[in-house]
Amino acid sequence: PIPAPRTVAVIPAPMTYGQPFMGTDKGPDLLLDAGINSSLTQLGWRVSSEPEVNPAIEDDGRSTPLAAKNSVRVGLGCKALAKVTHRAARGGMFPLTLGGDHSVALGSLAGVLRARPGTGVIWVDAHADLNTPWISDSGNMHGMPVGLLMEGMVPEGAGLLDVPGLEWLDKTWAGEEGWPKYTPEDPPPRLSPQDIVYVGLRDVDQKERDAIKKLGIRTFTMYDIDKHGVGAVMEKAVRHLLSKDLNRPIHLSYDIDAVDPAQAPATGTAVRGGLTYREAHFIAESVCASGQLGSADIVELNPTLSDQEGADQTTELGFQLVTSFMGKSII
Ligand code: 4U7
Ligand code: MN
Ligand code: MN
Ligand code: MN
Repeated sequence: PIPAPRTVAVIPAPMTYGQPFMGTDKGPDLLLDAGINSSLTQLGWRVSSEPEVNPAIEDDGRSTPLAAKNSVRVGLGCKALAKVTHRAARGGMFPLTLGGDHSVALGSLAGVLRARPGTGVIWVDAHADLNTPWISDSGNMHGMPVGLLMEGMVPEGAGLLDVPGLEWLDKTWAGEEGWPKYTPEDPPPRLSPQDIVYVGLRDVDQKERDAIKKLGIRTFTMYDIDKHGVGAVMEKAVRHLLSKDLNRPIHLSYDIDAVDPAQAPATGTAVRGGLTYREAHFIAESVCASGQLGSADIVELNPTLSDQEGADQTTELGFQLVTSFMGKSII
């Protein structure tokens, strides 16, 4: 969808407050030091290298009885990120967010959805990230980016205004520089259940499973990949999104924990039985081949959670996945 010469906005988002471990803030620098920008240039992209988005946001002391740990830090960090992806997407660029834990996708996707409301989402993850402060058992907000944007997930009578730090996503938001108030023509960014497909799921909480069934969200779990093969799965996943509109942009949110811990040990919520190295790449390659990819995140790399060899291996994998979905071809 982006006409040549295509420009990618590379956005470092070193967030850690969406989960309990330090170290996910190292992700952006590891990927940048591995040479992401020059690889993108070699692939034919013009690179707009953006400054880091809020490495250290102050907590303002507000607390909530809801299950939403560090909601101010996560929420305000995501607002800052949403402004950047919104501006980049509006300017016809490809916003590429380097996480950071997966809570950053709340910001990156909110900005993209506001700029490009018809966007379809491919969520590659061991987890559904469909929790909300009303249903989460852990309170960790890296498990909530989909849930907080999904129609039908915030309970009747409640609102995002009730979550400190997330006021900017509530319909009553008053507006500020870079993130104006909402109008009927420019409504709050939200996802409809048919606008997302999951690939790689294997660890989904009971309340998330109930919501997936109730809302009718399309899932391709590890069972489906084993049964039909990743080729058939990706064909169906892309077709599901593009059947509504062949020209809609696609946002890819790639959680490195979708990949098997043997290939990606340096991550916080590793689950056995994940994607092989080639399956992980095939997913990236086939999303690229759809021709509709307009924005993406790579998240959940945490070098402090494995030995040095595992950290290097996971960084290299994340780096290769980015080059694959950004257009590297084998021949
Ligand atoms: B990730 C979990 F309970 N569902 O909500 C939760 F299993 O971004 C995990 O996909 C969330 O890594 C994982 O805490 C979030 C848990
Ligand atoms: Mn995730
Ligand atoms: Mn995950
Ligand atoms: Mn994780």
